[in-house]
Amino acid sequence: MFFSESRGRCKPVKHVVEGRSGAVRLNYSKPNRVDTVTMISKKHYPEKIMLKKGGTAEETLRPFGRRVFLYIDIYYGRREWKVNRKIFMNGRLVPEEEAVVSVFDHGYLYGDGVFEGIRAYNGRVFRLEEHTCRLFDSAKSIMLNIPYSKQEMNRAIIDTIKANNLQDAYIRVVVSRGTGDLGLDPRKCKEAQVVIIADKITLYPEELYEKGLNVVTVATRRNMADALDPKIKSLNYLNNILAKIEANRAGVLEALMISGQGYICEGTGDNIFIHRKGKLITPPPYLGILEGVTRAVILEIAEEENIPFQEAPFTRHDLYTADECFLSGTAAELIPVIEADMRVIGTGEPGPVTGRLIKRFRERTSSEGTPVA
Ligand code: PXG
Repeated sequence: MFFSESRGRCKPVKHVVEGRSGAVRLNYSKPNRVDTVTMISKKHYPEKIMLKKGGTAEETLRPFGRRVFLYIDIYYGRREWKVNRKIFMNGRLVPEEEAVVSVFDHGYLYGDGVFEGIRAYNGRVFRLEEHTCRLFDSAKSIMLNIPYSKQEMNRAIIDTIKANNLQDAYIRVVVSRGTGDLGLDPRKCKEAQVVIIADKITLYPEELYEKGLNVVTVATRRNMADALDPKIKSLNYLNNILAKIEANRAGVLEALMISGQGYICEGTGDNIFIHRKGKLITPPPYLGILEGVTRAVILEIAEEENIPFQEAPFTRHDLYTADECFLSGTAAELIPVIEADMRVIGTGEPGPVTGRLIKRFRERTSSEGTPVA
């Protein structure tokens, strides 16, 4: 959540985020049902804010974004809650306001660095080893020295989740080349910057996981592996962002990127699967894709469930004429695709194989993983 609990006496706590401060009071009639919301500090929040009542505190406060960071929870016997996000920065857990990076950092100046996106479900980090290994592989490929061992990195990730009292979390690990000067030369950067943020992410609206997503293929080609290998999860995501802009312009939420030879590669932040003529197909890594951790889990499940599968290149035609399609990713999880380039895929509804895989995937995320405690 945005909020971590701090037990104490019921008095408004003043906090400053983005130069503002304020507080709200929530009244509950029963747990997870907010009935009224009162502004305590109106001075800084004169605007009328629409509140979604009747849900949990988090749902109620979500429209405030990060601007409100304190609320007083009446139902639970007058406790104070406040935002107290802790960020891991080079070995220390510091408050968000102190987590700042130099404008001379080559991650900022050149996109020179690597990252990972990881999820924790129910107090367990899903596929932690795989993510850490990919982070170190990405770093090795760009000759970036991460000043920790994999074990230390795992520990740091877990400590960050713990420090933020999160059970379900999205964790972003960012390792940049560090502070240098205005030239490209990475030798000027003496040490890598390691940042870990534990928060939440919602990539697509909830209802699209039931209904399915519309996508388009875009003109922006996926980076060629002989220029910048998409297997490297680098801070240079401009290729993906350009594709995302095209999707936005086309009025859909995700873009499919194509290789120079015309094969479908992947989405901007997710891998793609189709089910066609009784077979689950996903593009092979040599085509130039990120070797997704979620993608690997899907292939494991397919094997276990005796769903015939193949890693093979496929074209837009194969996509249009597929029976089913879905995207996979840590942030996206598994989301059905029901339309591509205005062609309805299969029946236009999420298909049975997709449904089965989603079910099995959720079973795994809720039962597997490295415990945070
Ligand atoms: N392809 C690309 C290009 C990605 O960036 C995936 C596939 C899926 O990989 P995993 O290992 O997560 O199954 C990714 C990962 C975002 C966001 O905000 C997306 C990713 C990572 C972090 C953030 O959209 N995608």
